[in-house]
Amino acid sequence: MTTKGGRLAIRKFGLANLWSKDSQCNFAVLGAEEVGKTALVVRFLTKKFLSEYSHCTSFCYERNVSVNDKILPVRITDTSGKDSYTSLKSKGLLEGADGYLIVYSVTDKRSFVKARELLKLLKEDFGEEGQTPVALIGNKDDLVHYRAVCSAEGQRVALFYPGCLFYECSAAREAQNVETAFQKFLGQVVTSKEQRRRLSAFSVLTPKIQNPRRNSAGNSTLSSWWKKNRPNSEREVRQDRTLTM
Ligand SMILES: Nc1nc2c(ncn2[C@@H]2O[C@H](COP(=O)(O)OP(=O)(O)OP(=O)(O)O)[C@@H](O)[C@H]2O)c(=O)[nH]1
Ligand SMILES: [Mg+2]
Repeated sequence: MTTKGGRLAIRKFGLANLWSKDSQCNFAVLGAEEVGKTALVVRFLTKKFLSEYSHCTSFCYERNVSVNDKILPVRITDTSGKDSYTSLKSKGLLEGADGYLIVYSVTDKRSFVKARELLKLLKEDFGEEGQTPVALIGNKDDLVHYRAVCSAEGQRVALFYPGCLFYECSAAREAQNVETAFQKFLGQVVTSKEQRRRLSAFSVLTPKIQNPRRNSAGNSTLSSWWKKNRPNSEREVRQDRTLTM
């Protein structure tokens, strides 16, 4: 009853958008064609495997998902394997994402090579000190007789990107591993968003303290900041000392 009333109130006063904009976890899924990107996303969101999916263009899903026992709004951009990294960027599909999930098929060596390239490009663009979480997923591990990429190779490539998660799973078989991979990845996305939010709040409060460079007069900006902002009592104490000297 209370929850229903609460939801109604949020809708009525238009607060739902404000809330979701701030806490929404927005991530993109990338990889070569036919590796099972859409199958994995659909499996995670609906727990179903459909076997046939549309390939034409990139698609966005917006859902509320339970992450670490909290319901969070999640936006997943499922990109098309036909698009190159450059064209995904020019379409604005990568900018501003809170994380990137790269998929390859363990049955397709070329898709693994592409995943490695994507990891490298993402690291150059967004991965300084692993600030933006990335996960690497080797899909189709149910097709054991067709395996062309072993787990160790996947693990080794994942090490290339700081903090990159690595999972092998199958969208076709039981969803257990898919659920674990997406949950762990989303957990990282939530943590890194929280850290960035705290950092930006801190830098607003103390704009110069984090970067005490010297100004043109040779004084550190930290000391100028302190001179301007120190409490009155401190100035008074100094004045008193001058008088008694
Ligand atoms: N056996 C098996 N088949 C899978 C798995 N995941 C996807 N497939 C099949 O692989 C084919 C391609 O899957 P999609 O999800 O469309 O692949 P995609 O990466 O989204 O492809 P594009 O959108 O064209 O880039 C489909 O026929 C799926 O049924 C899996 O884990 N195991
Ligand atoms: Mg697809």
